[in-house]
Formats: sequence, structure tokens, C-alpha cells
Amino acid sequence: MSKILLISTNTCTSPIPVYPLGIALIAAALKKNGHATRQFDLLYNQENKNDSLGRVLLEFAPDFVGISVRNIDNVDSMATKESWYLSHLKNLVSQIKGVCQAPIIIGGPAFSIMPENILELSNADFGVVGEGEITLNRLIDDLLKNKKPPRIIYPDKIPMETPDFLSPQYDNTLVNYYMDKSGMINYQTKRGCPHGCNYCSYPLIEGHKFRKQDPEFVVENLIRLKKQFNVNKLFFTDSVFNDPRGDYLKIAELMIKKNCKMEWAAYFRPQKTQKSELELLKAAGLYAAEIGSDGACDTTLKGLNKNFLFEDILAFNEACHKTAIPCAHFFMFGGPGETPDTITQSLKNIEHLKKSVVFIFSGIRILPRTRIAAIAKAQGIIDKNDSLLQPSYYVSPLVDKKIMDAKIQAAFHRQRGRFFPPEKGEMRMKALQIFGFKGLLWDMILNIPEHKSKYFHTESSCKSQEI
Ligand code: B12
Ligand code: SF4
Repeated sequence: MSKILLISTNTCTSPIPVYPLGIALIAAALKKNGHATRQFDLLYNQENKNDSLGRVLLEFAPDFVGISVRNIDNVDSMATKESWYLSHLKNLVSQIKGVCQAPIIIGGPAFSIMPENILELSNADFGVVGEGEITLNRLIDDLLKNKKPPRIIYPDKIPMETPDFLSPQYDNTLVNYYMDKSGMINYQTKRGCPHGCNYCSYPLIEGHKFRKQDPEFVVENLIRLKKQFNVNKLFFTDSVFNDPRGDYLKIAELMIKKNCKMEWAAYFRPQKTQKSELELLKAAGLYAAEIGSDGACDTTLKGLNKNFLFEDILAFNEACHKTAIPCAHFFMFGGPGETPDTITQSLKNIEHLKKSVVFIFSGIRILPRTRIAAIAKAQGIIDKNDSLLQPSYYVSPLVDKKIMDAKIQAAFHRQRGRFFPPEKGEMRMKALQIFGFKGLLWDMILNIPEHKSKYFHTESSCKSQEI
């Protein structure tokens, strides 16, 4: 048995602080292989100084240290605050090396997007790309047997499938902390995404095929979260919750059957979804839907390879409206095919999205190994040797970014629930947090009468009466 310290480096709190689910799953996988783990969260630690990393390293004396890196930057070309999250990584690794000699292994979604560069930047000893449950265990076994594994371990040709999935080893202190800070914990019901949107890194992190957990297993874990940790609000972190085959409905049905009584939110793809399906999801606790609309007219949707039309976005919005499910659309302006005309068209189209919140990003963060990176290279927007570690944004050569931004800003001026630049939305959410509200928070802006907490009174719903 070895001792492994797992460190989550994510200290970003915008739009909400996010429970470090990656290390909870890695901890479960290591435990299954007979190892002892300790989870250390840098965000929690920033506020609760009683447990310094140095002291934990000395007391726990790990044989291996695992570092989880979630974000590279905040993908916002208009950010005015510090928005690159890797600057402290090298320091962290050298601090650990100063205190202990355990090999340092790095992983996580950000790492998986640019493994070579982040390994070099951090000076960690090894890196694991993609899901780490099986590969990290194998790497540790190899190191214990004095084998000489490669510095970067790439995902297995055969990824984890349904029976391999584990229950996350949620940490009690961290669950309490995140319930207090953001009012929710997260759970992943499936991995992968078969859709081929041309800017998206998700299939690179999790693979190109949905790999789903058994609904019974999902709901068992949710009930455990509720019983053991008193969690009543969740975010399903799946790339796309509504898979085209409709397996997500089985989870909802089972949540109702097993009387799960939890509120939850998730990412949805605006594909044909019946009102009856949304009613089922709502009955199962869906309180807010985040919609990956991305393009606001057919030309830009095509440019992003979304494979749906603006009428699908409208129909999904309408179905959410009819079922009183608050929904938020996320759009990116400036993608391939954007022109002054498509900007005008898109802004007009967005006006039709009644009873919804809209967040707009200007330009698209170019990530390596995506199709948009190839387009950007071909169009001379980025240099072919650009590592993309520092953010570069795709903006269609057919538009002037300044004029585009000004046009969006003018269209959204003083409009309720329309957020541009993204920091405007963040400020609004932070203001709500200051008043003690918790959850995604944008859903509260909509003021949908039927949208109230069905199952319990959260601190936020009580406080809302005080304001
Ligand atoms: C769900 C999600 C959100 C939700 C989270 C809700 C919630 N309560 O959890 C919301 C909408 C809030 C959100 C916000 C943001 N997100 Co986000 N999000 C995701 C998403 C889809 C899933 C992340 C997740 O939870 N996965 C499930 C867990 C279990 O997987 P995992 O952490 O990857 O862990 C596995 C492996 O990585 C590995 N692993 C993890 N740690 C370690 C450690 C070691 C040692 C090893 C060996 C392996 C290992 O093994 C784990 C198990 O297999 C990813 C995309 C994706 N598909 O990964 C983007 C993603 C992580 N987000 C991203 C970004 C940028 C953001 C924001 C900054 C966007 C913004 N401007 O608001 C914010 C930051 C929020 C914050 N406070 O950190 C980027 C990060 C990379 C980048 N480009 O910088 C991603 C990758 C998407 C992208 N654009 O490419 N996000
Ligand atoms: S944007 Fe969404 S639907 Fe498209 S590939 Fe990425 S995760 Fe899949």
C-alpha cells in the first residue's frame, strides 16, 4: 500500500466555486487498489489556513503526490482581471519538491488539453492524460516495481466502460465547504461526446463516444450523497446531459421512482426534446438548464459545426418556457463565418429567446488539436508553432472585433438577463452571492413564478423574502 496526496489546484470561484470531483474519483480508484489517499483542496485551504500544504506533506508523508489541474484560463477575451490560472503551478511543484521526494504526477482536464506544455511548465515528474482511474494506478504500480514508464501516459485504447465506473470518494469537509459556498455538489453520469463542434476540447478529454453509467448506479450515488452528506442540489457535469438515445430519461425516471428529491442542473444540447420529456426532468428535480447554443444564426452554427439550426434553439427555449424551466444560452460571437450581417441577424434572433438568460463570449479560445485551431492556422490567425498555452482567440477575419463588441454591448444595454461582456454576468452573480443566495443564480434573474424550490427551503429561498 502506498500513500498518495491528491491536490486540487483550482482556486477559481467564477461563476461559482466547483467541487473538485476529479480527485474524488481518483481517490476512489486508488482506494480500490489498496492505497491510502488524502485530498487537499487549494481553494478550501486559502480560506482555512489551519491545514497548510507543508504540514500535510510532512505529516502524511506521501509516497506519491497527484496534482489536478482543471482550468488553463477563463476563455474570456474581454477579461479585465487575472484570468490565466497556470502561473502558480511551477511554484507549487517546486514547493512540494522542497519538502518531500515523492514523485509528482499531474492530471486533470486542463492538463489533458495540453499535456506536453503543462508538464514542461510545471516541472512535475509524470503526467496522465484523460481519465486517470486506471492509468494512475498502473503508473504507480510501474513506479513501485522500478519500471521506467514514459513521462506522459496517454489514455488507454480501451477506455473505461459502464461496469468500471466508481462512486466518487467525496470528502466530508469539502462537501460542507462547497455546499456552503456554491450550494451544490457535482456528479458525472457519463463521459465523452460524439458531436464534432469544431472548437470543442471535450471529446479530446473524455473521448468521442458516450460512455454511460448504469442509471441504478447513478441514483444509488445520488441517494448516498443525500443521506451521507445532506446534499440537496447537484450539477451533472456531463458534456451533454440529453443524449440523443434518451438514456438520460431513465435516470430521471429512477430519481422519481426512488424518491431522490434533489434539485439539479445540467448542460443540454438544443435538439428535439418533447415538452413531456422536460416535464419528466422537472418532476425529477431539474431546476435550471444550461444550453450549449453557441451560434445565434444558421451561418455561424454551421461555421461551428453544431449540426442544428437556430429554429432548434428556439424550439428548445420554447419547451423550457412552457414547462417553466429556467434556461441560459451561451453564445460565442466571432466564429468561422461571422460577418457584420450575421452579427445583426444573431442579435435579432436572440431577441426571440423569451424568458431566458443569455451569456455572450466574444471570440473563441483556440485550443490545440481542435478543428478551429487548424482553421486559425490556415487563416493566419495564429502561428503554426503557437503552443496556445497563453490564450489566443479565433475572430473571423470578416469582422472587426471592436465593432462587433460595441454592437453586442449596445444591443444588450440595460436588458435584463442579457450578459455581455461575461464579467457583467459574473458581477451580477457575485452580488447575489453576497446576499447569501446559492446555486447557479442566473435562474433567479428570470423570476419565473412557477420556478420555486419544490422540495426544501434553501438559505437563498428564505433570504429572498428579506430583500
Ligand atoms: C461541468 C463543467 C463546468 C461547470 C461545473 C459545475 C459544477 N458544479 O461542477 C461550470 C458551468 C460551472 C463550469 C465553469 C467553468 N469552466 Co468548465 N467544464 C465543465 C466540464 C464539462 C466537466 C468538468 C468535470 O467536472 N468533469 C468530471 C470530472 C470527474 O472529470 P475531471 O475533473 O476531468 O477528472 C478526470 C480526469 O481529468 C483525471 N484527473 C483529474 N484530476 C486528476 C489528477 C491526477 C493526479 C490524475 C492522474 C488524473 C486526474 O481523472 C478524472 C477521473 O477520470 C469540463 C469539460 C470536460 N469535459 O472536461 C469544462 C472545463 C473543465 N471548464 C473549463 C472552463 C474554462 C471553465 C470556466 C473558467 C469557464 C468560465 N469562463 O466561466 C469556469 C470555471 C469554474 C471554476 N470555478 O473553476 C475548461 C477548462 C480548460 C480551459 N480551457 O481552461 C473545460 C475543460 C472546458 C473547455 N472549455 O475546454 N464548468
Ligand atoms: S460543444 Fe458540446 S456537443 Fe459540441 S462537441 Fe463539445 S461537448 Fe459535444
